[in-house]
Amino acid sequence: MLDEPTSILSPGQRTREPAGDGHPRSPRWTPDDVLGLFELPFADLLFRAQQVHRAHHDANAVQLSTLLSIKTGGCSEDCGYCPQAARYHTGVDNEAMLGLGAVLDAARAAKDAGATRFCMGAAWRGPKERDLAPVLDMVRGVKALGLETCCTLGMLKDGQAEALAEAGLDYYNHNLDTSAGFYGEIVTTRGHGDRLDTLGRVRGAGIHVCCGGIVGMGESRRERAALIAELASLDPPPESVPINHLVQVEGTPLHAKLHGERAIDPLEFVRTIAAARISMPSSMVRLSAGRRELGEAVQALCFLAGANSVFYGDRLLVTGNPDVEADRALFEKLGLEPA
Ligand code: SAM
Ligand code: DTB
Ligand code: SF4
Repeated sequence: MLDEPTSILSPGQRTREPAGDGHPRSPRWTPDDVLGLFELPFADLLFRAQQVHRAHHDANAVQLSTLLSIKTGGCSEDCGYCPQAARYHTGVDNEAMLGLGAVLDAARAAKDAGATRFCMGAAWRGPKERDLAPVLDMVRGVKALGLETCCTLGMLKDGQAEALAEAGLDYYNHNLDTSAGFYGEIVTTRGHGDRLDTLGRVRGAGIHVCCGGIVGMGESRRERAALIAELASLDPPPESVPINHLVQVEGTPLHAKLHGERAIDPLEFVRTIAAARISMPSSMVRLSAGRRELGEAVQALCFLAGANSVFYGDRLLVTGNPDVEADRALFEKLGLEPA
């Protein structure tokens, strides 16, 4: 798939082949290229990430997206990290889909608190036809409030991405989650290729792509580098790249395997953010799940490494997130301005 040999030049310095439409293609990053970033001395890596960040973004701005779980629990999939899979005993119940009124109330509250994007998540393998119509109403309603809209509903079938685009969906979140090589260790009910298929449908419908992954699941540094290289080699790279630190939830297989203990050093998480920033200069890099556990000092390093977006609000989907007051205090301390 990667048709360029590894070069001593970073991909950003290599000559880019023009794509068929005459526009330059985004540079290809190999896992070795990205591994080279991970292996830089920490200060050199962060300096390079800052240079790239400042060349492409306002270094002191942070974009705020608020999540809402519109359909919680009871999912048929076996993702080893996920508290919403029906087969694991995590204390998350299979709930009915929220009604339009409740979703719009939450969206209004998110907007009042300062979020600019509202992301609706469902614990589905993918939406059934009868599920999609109410979601389309939610997208229309949230859009009408003047918020950017995002959904994460699992795998999409023919016509579904187009219907979402038609309703006014701005972003679709669908993560590669981990490298192709490690994927089968984490999920068996679908493959890495299925994720790429849905990402292609999202792109094809003209919806912006939000695609990232989870680190701290027992993967190696090379596997983390391979994930970042694959994200950066999507053509074009995702507009938004959420980097999640695994939130270990009791009852999930990964909690059992890792005994609730961190699988990576927090500074390795910071390195992952920096590698994402350097390899995807124009993308928004979102410091995503796990912020509560990382603490303020590590979050500050993540912003220094080029993260410029967060999930904002007391909850992610079913687990906790720093509350709004804590985030406001952190942004104030760091001189970060909501974008
Ligand atoms: N069911 C859909 C799917 O899997 O694509 C959408 C919702 S799913 C909960 C969205 C994303 O949440 C996953 O791709 C994963 O990256 C993230 N996620 C789920 N559980 C997590 C956890 N315990 N820690 C960190 N990220 C998690
Ligand atoms: C993403 O990459 N992270 C968010 C969002 N996209 C949907 C979800 C994180 C979920 C963390 C565990 C939970 O609360 O379910
Ligand atoms: Fe279902 Fe998504 Fe959780 Fe996997 S990550 S179990 S698909 S809700």
